Amino acid sequence: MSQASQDLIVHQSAPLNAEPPLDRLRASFVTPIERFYIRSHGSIPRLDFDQHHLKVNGLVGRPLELSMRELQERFPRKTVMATLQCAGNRRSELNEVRPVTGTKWEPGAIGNAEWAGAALADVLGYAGVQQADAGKLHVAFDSVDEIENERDRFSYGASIPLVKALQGEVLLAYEMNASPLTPEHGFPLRVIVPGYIGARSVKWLAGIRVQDEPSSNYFQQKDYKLFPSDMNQENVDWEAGMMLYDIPVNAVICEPGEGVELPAGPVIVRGYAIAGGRSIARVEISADQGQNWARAAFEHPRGEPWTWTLWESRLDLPPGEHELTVRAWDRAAQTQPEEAEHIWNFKGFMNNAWHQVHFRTR
Ligand SMILES: Nc1nc2c(c(=O)[nH]1)N[C@H]1C(S)=C(S)[C@@H](COP(=O)(O)O)O[C@H]1N2
Ligand SMILES: [Mo]
Repeated sequence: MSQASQDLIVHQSAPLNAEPPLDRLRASFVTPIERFYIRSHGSIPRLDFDQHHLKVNGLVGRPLELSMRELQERFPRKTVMATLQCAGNRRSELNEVRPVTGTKWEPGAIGNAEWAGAALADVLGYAGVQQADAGKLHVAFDSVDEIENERDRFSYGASIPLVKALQGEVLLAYEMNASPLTPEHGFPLRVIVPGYIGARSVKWLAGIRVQDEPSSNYFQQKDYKLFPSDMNQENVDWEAGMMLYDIPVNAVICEPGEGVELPAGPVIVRGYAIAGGRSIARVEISADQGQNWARAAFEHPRGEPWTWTLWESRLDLPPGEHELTVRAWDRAAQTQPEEAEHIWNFKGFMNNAWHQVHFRTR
C-alpha cells in the first residue's frame, strides 16, 4: 500500500482506511485515484477479472449469472461523474462533542470520480425485474470481502430501494477515471449509487438480489443507521435507527488549513460543498461566527447533478487570529445545522454542522 501511504493519511492499515489531506483533496474537481479515500471494513480481495461472476436473482423473471466480459459486451458502457462520501465523513468533530464509535474521519472521506460501467437499470431490465409494487422492493448487493467482528465472520452487503436502482445513474462500475478499478476501490466490479452515502456503493460486487425488504446484512441493519441522541452502544435499540441513504447538504473549508500562519491581506478560502442529488445553490463564509456572511464563488462549470461543488472566496484579513465558518444552501433551501452538538449520534454519522477553521495572519 505504498501509494496510500504517500498520498493518504492512513487511519488504520487492516482494514485499510485512509483519506487525503484537505489541500490535496481540493486541488482538482476530479479526484485522482491515488488521492481518493479508501474505506474498507474487511479484507481487500484480489479477484481475477476472467473468473469473476455476477449473480442476479430474487424477484426477477430470469435469474442471471454474468461473466465480466458478458457484462461489458451485453450492456452499453455508461459514464457518470459522481462524488462518493462516507456517512462517517467529519466524524472526528462529533467525537470531540462526546465519544463516538468508528474511524475518526476528518473531512477527507469524500472524492469525485468519473465512473464507467453498465447501468444497473439495464441489467435489472434484462433480468426481467418485477415492476409491479416497485415502490416496496429493494435491491440487495453482496460482496466477497472477509469481515470479522467479535462474534462473526461475514461479507459486506447493503441495499437500495428498487425505485432508485431503476434510475439511470446507478452503475455497476468497472472503471474509475477511465482506468479499471484498483483492488482497493472494488476491482473488478462495484456499485456506484450517486447521491447516496458511500456505504451503499458495494465494492467487489458478486451478487444482486431483488427482494421485498432491505438487505439483512449487518451494515444495512445495524451499522449505517442514524440513532436518536439518547442511544449509545449499551442501550441501543437497533430498530430505532433510520437507514441512511441520501447525503445531506454539507460544506467544508479545505484551505487555509487548521492552525496555519499566513501573511495578512488577501486570503483565498477554498472548499467543497455537496447536497446529494440536489445542487448547491449558495455557499457563504463568515469571519464573525455567523453574524455576517459573504457569498463564495463556484469554481467549476456546474450542471453535473451528482458531483460536489468546489467554491472559493477572497477575504481581506488584518493581522491576528481568525475563525472562519462556512455553510451551504441547496436548491430545496435547506441549510446546515450550526452545532455538531445538536446532531450528535453515537455512531458518528452525517455530520453536516457548520465547518470552521482557525488560523493566524501576520
Ligand atoms: N464490499 C465492501 N464494499 C464497500 C465497503 C466495504 O467495506 N466492503 N465500504 C463501503 C463504504 S462504508 C464506503 S464509504 C465506500 C468507500 O468506497 P472507496 O473505498 O472506494 O472510497 O465503499 C463502500 N463499499
Ligand atoms: Mo462509509
